[in-house]
Amino acid sequence: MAKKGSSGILIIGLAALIYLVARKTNSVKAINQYDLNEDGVVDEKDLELFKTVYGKTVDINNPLTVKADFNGDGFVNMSDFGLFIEHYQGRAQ
Ligand SMILES: [Ca+2]
Ligand SMILES: [Ca+2]
Repeated sequence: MAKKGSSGILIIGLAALIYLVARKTNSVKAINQYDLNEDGVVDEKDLELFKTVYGKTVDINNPLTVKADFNGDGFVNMSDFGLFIEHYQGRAQ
């Protein structure tokens, strides 16, 4: 009886671990969207790029405006900046 109980806990623990790993994988994917210069980190270089297109309308001839429109509403504005800051990693990474 006691053994049955502990194996149940083990399965829950394993499920939690798989969930955490899956979550981590998802967040890595999400970060890539904000990595404007695609160097693997969302930092001040991406912020500099973001600033060059801030306030602009998305233009297919200017791929950076397409990338920086994170919420896809056709404009690079404060809403996109808010999303960018949420994913900003800075120099720590
Ligand atoms: Ca970057
Ligand atoms: Ca936008």
